[in-house]
Amino acid sequence: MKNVNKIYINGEFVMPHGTEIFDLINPANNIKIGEVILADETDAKKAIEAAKTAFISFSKSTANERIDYLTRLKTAVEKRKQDFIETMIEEYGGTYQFVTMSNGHTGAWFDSMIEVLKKFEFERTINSSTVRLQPVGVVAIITPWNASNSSIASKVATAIAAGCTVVIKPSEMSSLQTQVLMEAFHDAGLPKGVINFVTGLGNVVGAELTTHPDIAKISFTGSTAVGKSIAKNASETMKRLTLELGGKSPNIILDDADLDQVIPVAVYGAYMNSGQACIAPTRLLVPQEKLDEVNAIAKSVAEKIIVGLPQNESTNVGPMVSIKQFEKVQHYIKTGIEEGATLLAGGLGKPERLEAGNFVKATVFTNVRNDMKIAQEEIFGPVLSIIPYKIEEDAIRIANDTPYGLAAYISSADNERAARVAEKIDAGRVCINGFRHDPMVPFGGFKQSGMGREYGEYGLEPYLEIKAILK
Ligand code: TXE
Repeated sequence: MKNVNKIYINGEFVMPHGTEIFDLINPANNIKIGEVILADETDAKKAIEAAKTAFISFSKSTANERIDYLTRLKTAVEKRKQDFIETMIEEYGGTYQFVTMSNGHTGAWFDSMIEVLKKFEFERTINSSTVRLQPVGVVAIITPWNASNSSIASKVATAIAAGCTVVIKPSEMSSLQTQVLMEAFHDAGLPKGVINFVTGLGNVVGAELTTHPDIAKISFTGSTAVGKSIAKNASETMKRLTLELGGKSPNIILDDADLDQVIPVAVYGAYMNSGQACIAPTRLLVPQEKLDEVNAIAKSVAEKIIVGLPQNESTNVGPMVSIKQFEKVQHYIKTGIEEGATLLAGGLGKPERLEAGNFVKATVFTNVRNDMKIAQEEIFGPVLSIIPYKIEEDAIRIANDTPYGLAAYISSADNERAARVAEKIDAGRVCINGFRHDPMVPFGGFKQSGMGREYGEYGLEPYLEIKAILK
């Protein structure tokens, strides 16, 4: 059994005051792998107190000192890469392919903030006045289970670069992997109280963090519903907010694109992290006259997708994180069928020989209308919707016609044409001809996909308060 029975406060791993137990279940077979002792409000308060005390001196650290801390964090995290991979596969069913790739980026979060710090001006002059950018205070970091360690590493790197101290609350479903991350952070030897970690539930520890007056800022990644409730709580004491929420990202295939090349990429992309990714391109917008050709390619690609045990290197799609998530995805597949979309691949039920786990078949719907639920709502599973459009303007209208605006993708033989379309898309990130990742380039959503930006210089600024001194 792999138990998480300590929280991390003021530089020490300690027993929590909370006593409630949460079972960790391997989603590939639904067998219990360990237990988490859930922290409670008392623990959250202690962690906030430690972070508040540490802030007094840490907020005065120099950029060079913080570069040193970031370097140490990076080294410590990279040493534990293999442990992250193993726990992520076991705890949330992340596929070997995905977790190897996502852990490959973890060190880059620290490197990117080091680069930002080398150039960032914390003090500027306007006319004869001084403008100072100073750390905002104690930051609450609240994260989901689907990219837990990467998300925490990126937020911690930014907070440290700013001179803020943090209290981290991961999803209860990713307590094990976060514990390994905290061990790495501990090994980096930062001053006591700068980084604190509490396990726990959203409505207990999360609620305490989002209402406590000593939390100055919340950096949250998770569902839009919870993001809205956090924003309400945070408004009571005007906490600063960075919210990375849901998505229903369009993938526009323009009529000059090479279908044999772009459709397989589109299908694999929709199934990234077994479909449990906020930036997954889940709506594939294709020219009406190319629909039959696209359907044929998408069907044959989806039927070759390997749904299987997450530890196998060849597996493309692993289990859903929980039975609840499995049922949610099944509900959407049923809804798609009832709404009249054409099921091209996959469908209801589990693949053969995988009945013990939370496995969903690699599913593709075609002839989807954008007003259907499967096109409007975030399913968070391996379900792709193919939506035909008549002309380019229609594609743009359909792409923008959801409450979300996190990411978008455009494929075309003509980069300039794709860039012209990109200008009309309401999304925080538009990728042209492929999937791209750059930790220096801002990330975040338009509309209900969130508030504020993460990564690089744009990500650092929301962790800073601006003070003008007029002389
Ligand atoms: O997310 P939640 P869950 C979507 C996805 C998924 C659904 C539910 O569709 O099926 O959300 O997933 C904490 N105050 N996404 O339940 O609830 C919670 O403990 C403060 C999309 O995992 O949003 C966890 O640490 N905190 C998304 C974190 O919030 C609260 C990623 C996220 O949990 C809280 C995750 C509260 N009242 C889920 N309630 C994406 N697009 O990336 C919960 N939390």
